[in-house]
Amino acid sequence: FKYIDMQQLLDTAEKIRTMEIRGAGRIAEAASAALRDYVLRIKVTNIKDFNKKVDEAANILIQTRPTAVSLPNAVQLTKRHTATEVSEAREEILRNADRFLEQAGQALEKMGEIGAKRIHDGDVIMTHCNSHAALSVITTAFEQGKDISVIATESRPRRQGLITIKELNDHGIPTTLIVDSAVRYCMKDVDTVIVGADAITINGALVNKVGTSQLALAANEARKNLLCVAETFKFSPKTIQGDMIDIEERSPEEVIDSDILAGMPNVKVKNPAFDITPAEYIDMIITEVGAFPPQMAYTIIKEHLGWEFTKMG
Ligand code: RUB
Repeated sequence: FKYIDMQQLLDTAEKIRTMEIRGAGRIAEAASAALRDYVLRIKVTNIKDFNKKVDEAANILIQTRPTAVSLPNAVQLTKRHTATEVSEAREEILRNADRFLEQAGQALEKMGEIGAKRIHDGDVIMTHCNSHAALSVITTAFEQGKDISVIATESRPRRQGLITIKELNDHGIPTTLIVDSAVRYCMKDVDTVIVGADAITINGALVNKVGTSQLALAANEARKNLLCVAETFKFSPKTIQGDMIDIEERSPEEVIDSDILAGMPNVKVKNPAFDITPAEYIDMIITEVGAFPPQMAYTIIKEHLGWEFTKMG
């Protein structure tokens, strides 16, 4: 019964792992809230034991999905404290979580306002997967009265594009659904590609849903802009230390029925959930603190995620 006080946190971790809660921003928010709620239940009175329990819970959350750097960033921003008493530490963590959740909500709005300036009347926007950050820009532009339409990819194998088209439909935005392999064919009709991010590295590369780099290649070939919309907490401090972003490989069952696969012993399935788009394919990264060229990733990490520099090693 070691985990009885942890049940709620374990439930959230499971929802993130199975993608009931998904999208880099939502994962980060859910993890921060889960840690906050868990901290309220920790019974120990010794600060060492308290910190140990917080670290244990933090690790469970972080290990659910490997790619979205928003997850360890949110957990780190939530759990850090300087207190020597349990009650103070608890208070600090609660404040951290509430601040993070409030700022995440505000960031979405702010990115919408900043990004919408890059969208013009008559624009056709292509988007990939389901990014709340990208959708914030698109819906803000539409609500400003801009006459826009969207081409949304299906995003195999999990088909998050179906969530995107529902959200766009609910806003009344004219939308066309395409399969992922139609991206290059349809690019001629597009003005701007807008995608979200799971991680942005120190060299300004974008890690996002697999297929994003194909959109970027096709956009580059057709000389169309690609905007990435990402909160500052999606930048990866660890990449300064030389770390690579781990690209999540998911189950073959997401791609093909396991019985069918079992009948073909010479076939294996590769199912990477994300891919990497180099900085030179990205025109601008829209964050809540401004629109930056990807080459400014270092400045953003340094100014907004400075905590990582104090715990190097
Ligand atoms: C979702 C995905 C999204 C980013 C950004 O992948 O790649 O583009 O996470 O999303 P998955 P948001 O469905 O595998 O989680 O802007 O909502 O944070």
